[in-house]
Amino acid sequence: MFARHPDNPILSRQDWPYPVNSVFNAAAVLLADGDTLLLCRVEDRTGLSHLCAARSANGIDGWRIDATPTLKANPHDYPEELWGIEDPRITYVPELEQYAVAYTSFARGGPGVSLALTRDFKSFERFGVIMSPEDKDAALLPRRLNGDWALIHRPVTPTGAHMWVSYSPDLRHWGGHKVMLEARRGGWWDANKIGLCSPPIETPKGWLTIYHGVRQTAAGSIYRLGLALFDLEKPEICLQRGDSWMFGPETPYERNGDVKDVVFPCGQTIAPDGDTIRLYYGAADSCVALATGSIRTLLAWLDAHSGMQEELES
Ligand code: M1P
Repeated sequence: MFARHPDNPILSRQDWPYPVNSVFNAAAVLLADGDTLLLCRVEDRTGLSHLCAARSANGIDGWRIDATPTLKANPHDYPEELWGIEDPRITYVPELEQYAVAYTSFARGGPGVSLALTRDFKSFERFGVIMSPEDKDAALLPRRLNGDWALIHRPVTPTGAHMWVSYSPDLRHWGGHKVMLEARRGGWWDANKIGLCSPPIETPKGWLTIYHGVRQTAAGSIYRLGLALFDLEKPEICLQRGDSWMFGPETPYERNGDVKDVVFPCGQTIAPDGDTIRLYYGAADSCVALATGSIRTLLAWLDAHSGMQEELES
């Protein structure tokens, strides 16, 4: 389903212009000038994270990395960022002519979702925390649905760690919260805990969405990727969900690192052919890797692999 790039990992701490512990879980966007921009989660040697931009003409190598952190936690004005900011997802919003960056802000209360807008990845308009703890794995959809903005996120509630969608007229006041996709139970690969990966891709059939599922084992957690399709105007309606995972940790850089057995994409770019996906993912919470896939192939895989097991269980 996804072919790993032979030069993986494409970015790691050795590439950074200042001392850091790890570089992973990068958001991705194709800029108007054709460059690929990755907004990487960078964990420094205090253990806390910030975000740093890397730009490349081909999206593979020749990265030009900001000399200092691009977006740093600002706990003085935003106390929810006391322990850093993590795991960004970027959405270009044509109506605003700006990029929306949804990221995890981390403090004593736990992780929450914060939002910022930017035109150039140099200056940012911060909206502060928009989903209170415990919540993370968020991305804004690129257009309003029935007049409202829609945010996908992953709160932890007494019912579990499921994916939700919430709506807002102004990006500041959120409501209409609805469950989009529940973690499965029992022995499933995505039992108990799931979360959005990269921002959903709009296709004529629906929002094509990659999510991670976390399998708890005696040896620790395994983070793998699954696929689902949601209704274009009501994303709380799941149209299809793959039965099995379609990408998981296999290579040494995915299996070994600060947190072993993790693949964690926060962004992708779509090539001018409208089909080729370049998926950028954090590997083992240590580096950034790249894998290439096809929207057509993912949709065909969902047609062939969705819902059969769920029917047996119902
Ligand atoms: O260590 C794996 C991942 O764990 C967390 O993700 P989640 O809460 O969705 O399971 C995050 O800390 C993420 O950054 C990390 O890659």
